[in-house]
Amino acid sequence: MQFELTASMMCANYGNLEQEVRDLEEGGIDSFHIDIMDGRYVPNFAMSLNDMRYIAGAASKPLDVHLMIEHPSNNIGLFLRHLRKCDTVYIHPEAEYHPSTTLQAIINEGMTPGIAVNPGTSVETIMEMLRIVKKVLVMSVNPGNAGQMYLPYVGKKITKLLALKEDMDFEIYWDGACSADKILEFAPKGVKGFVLGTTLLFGKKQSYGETLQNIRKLKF
Ligand code: S6P
Ligand code: MG
Repeated sequence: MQFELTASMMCANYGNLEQEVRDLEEGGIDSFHIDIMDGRYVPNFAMSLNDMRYIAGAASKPLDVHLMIEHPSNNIGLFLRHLRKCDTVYIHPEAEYHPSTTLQAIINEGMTPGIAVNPGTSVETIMEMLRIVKKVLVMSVNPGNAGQMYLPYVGKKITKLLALKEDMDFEIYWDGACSADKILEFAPKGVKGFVLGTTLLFGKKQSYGETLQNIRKLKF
C-alpha cells in the first residue's frame, strides 16, 4: 500500500538537528513537517522561521510547513522566500480574514497550497477552499502540542472528506497522535499521508530506519 510518512520535526532532537535530518532521510522518510507556532493562534511556540530555514537547507526531501499563526498573510513572504517548489504550506483558515487570498499567494510562488482543519472545524465551513488547495491536513488533536490524545470524532470528518477528494482534487493527510492502527485503518480508505511524532517515531529505542520500515511492512 502506498502512503507518505512525514516527520514532525518539533519532536526531533534539537541538540543535533543536522544528524536528525540525515538519519530520517537515510531511514526513508518522505518529507519533513515543520510546526510553526506564534504563541497566539496556539498556546505554544514550537518551531520558528529560522528552524524552518535551517531544515530547508539541510534536507533534500520536501518540507511541509504547518503555519499555526494568526493572520499568516502578514508574514507569508518571509516563509515562502526560503522554500522550494516541492514544498507545501498549510494555513489554518480560522486564523485569516481572507484565507483564499493567502492560498493564492502560496500558489503564485509555486508551492503547494494546503489547509489544516482543526478537530472542531466542520467540512461545510471549508467547502470552497477544498477547490483551491491540493492538500488537506486533518488535525486529529487540537493544534499546539505533540503527545496529545486522539480525538475520535475526527474519524467521521475524514470519511466526509474522502467522499469529496476525487471530485475536488485534493489529498488528505493526518496530523496528531498517529499510531500504527490509524495507518492500518485510514491508509486503505485513501488517506494519503501521516505525520509521525512522539506516538510512533521519536523517542523510541529503535532507529528511525527500523521504525519506518516496520510501518511500511504493516499487513493491510
Ligand atoms: C500539533 C502539531 C503536530 C504534532 C504531531 C506530533 O500542533 O501540528 O504536527 O507535532 O502531531 O505527533 P504526536 O504523535 O506526538 O501527536
Ligand atoms: Mg502539525
